[in-house]
Amino acid sequence: MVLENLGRSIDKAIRKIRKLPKIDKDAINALVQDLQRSLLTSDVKVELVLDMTENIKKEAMNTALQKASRKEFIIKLVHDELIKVLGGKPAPIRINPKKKNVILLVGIQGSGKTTSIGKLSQYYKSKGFKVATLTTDTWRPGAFEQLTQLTKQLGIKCFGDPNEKNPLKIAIKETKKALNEGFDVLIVDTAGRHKEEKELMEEMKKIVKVLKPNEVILVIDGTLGQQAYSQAEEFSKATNLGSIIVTKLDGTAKGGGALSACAATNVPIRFIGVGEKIDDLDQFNPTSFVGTLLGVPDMQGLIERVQEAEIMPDSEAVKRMLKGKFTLDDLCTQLKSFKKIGKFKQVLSMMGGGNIPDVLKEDAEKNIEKWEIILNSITPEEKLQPEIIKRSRKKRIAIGSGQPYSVINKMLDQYRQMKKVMKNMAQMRKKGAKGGLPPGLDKMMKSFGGF
Ligand SMILES: Nc1nc2c(ncn2[C@@H]2O[C@H](COP(=O)(O)OP(=O)(O)OP(=O)(O)O)[C@@H](O)[C@H]2O)c(=O)[nH]1
Ligand SMILES: [Mg+2]
Repeated sequence: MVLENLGRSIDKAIRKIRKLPKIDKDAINALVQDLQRSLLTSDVKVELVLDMTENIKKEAMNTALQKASRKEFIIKLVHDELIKVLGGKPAPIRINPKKKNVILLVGIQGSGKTTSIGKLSQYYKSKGFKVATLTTDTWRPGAFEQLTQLTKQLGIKCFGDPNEKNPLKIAIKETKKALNEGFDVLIVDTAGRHKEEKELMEEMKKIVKVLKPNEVILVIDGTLGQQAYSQAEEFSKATNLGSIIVTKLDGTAKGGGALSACAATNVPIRFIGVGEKIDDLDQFNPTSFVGTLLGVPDMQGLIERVQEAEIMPDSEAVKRMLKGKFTLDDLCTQLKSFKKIGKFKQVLSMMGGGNIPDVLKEDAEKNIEKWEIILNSITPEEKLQPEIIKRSRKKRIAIGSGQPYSVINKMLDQYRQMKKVMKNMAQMRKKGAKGGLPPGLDKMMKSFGGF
């Protein structure tokens, strides 16, 4: 895995928080310290780390956490902050399938331009484009030979002129040739070795001017860590960068620094290099990257669970219900809130998992509107003590609600069954420490502070 150490240490911090019975201020402070240590070891800029962890602390302390599943909420906070640091959304690939596309790779000596061109050409070829490469590098000995060898094994043509010493002439002449031959994606290599960096920049600017590429991609060595920022800044001042490829993330502990530094320049990171081989190129998607880093690949699932937790019925009612006190009034209140959120089934199953028979869940969902009408015709006294609803009261309710006896009976029947389920759950809760609780109940109780 890329950034293995960072991943491992953040994962450790997250596991620690998962294991705690209760999340309090101390737990959050400890998590924040662990995160700071992990990120600083990965060479992320101090200010960035402090900003990020401050945000986590503020949010985690301020939110009405009794309504949410606190642990998952905090993991999601960490996740969101890391994504922010890495530049947010993934960058779409700017290749126009109907046009001739020229992509220019720039970067300093040894950053991995030529290697990345091999990887990129393979990548676009696999997407069905007619790809060719071209080198304008007249500085590196054997540059044309190097790229030709690399792309030959992929069945990709390499343009260039090893006898020409003027990179601009090569750029103009060979690009024309390649596009005339019908290639629709031309990936162009540039020199990294130069006498001076200033000259390198000048040459790059001239090539950009004559080729007018669809996209200029800066290749940056990930082992630079946070120093990547000044390099990316310098290049982005000199030319209009479209994106960045951060290479060598497979072999560095400083990858977090390089990625966050590049993201800070506001130029999107489009790919990352994760090895020397031709397939070692990953499209960069901050969300899935952070998901893997945190050991929570299904972040969408986690987000949904947090949202579910946030729509929990009010805690007082749940506490009462878990003590086995479940009245028709409770049924009424819960039905209303469940209907509003449209997640009746989900909430029911969170309350007891497999304990609630499917048919009961389905009936409740199907009849929820009728039940609400019936409940409007039931007196407060009857709601508190449904046992008193006998024949004559039923008749009054049927007339008042316009519902047949069968629906009223069914509702009362369901109420009794649900009450039984609640009672069972309450008993299990008492035995909880020995016998264990169903996952839904366990989770819900914890989210209310483990009463
Ligand atoms: N481990 C690892 N090595 C890489 C990666 N990308 C490039 N390299 C290695 O980095 C070294 C330099 O790569 P090149 O592609 O030649 O770099 P360049 O930017 O073209 O260099 P110049 O042409 O000299 O400017 C080579 O040994 C590559 O194998 C990567 O993602 N991971
Ligand atoms: Mg090169």
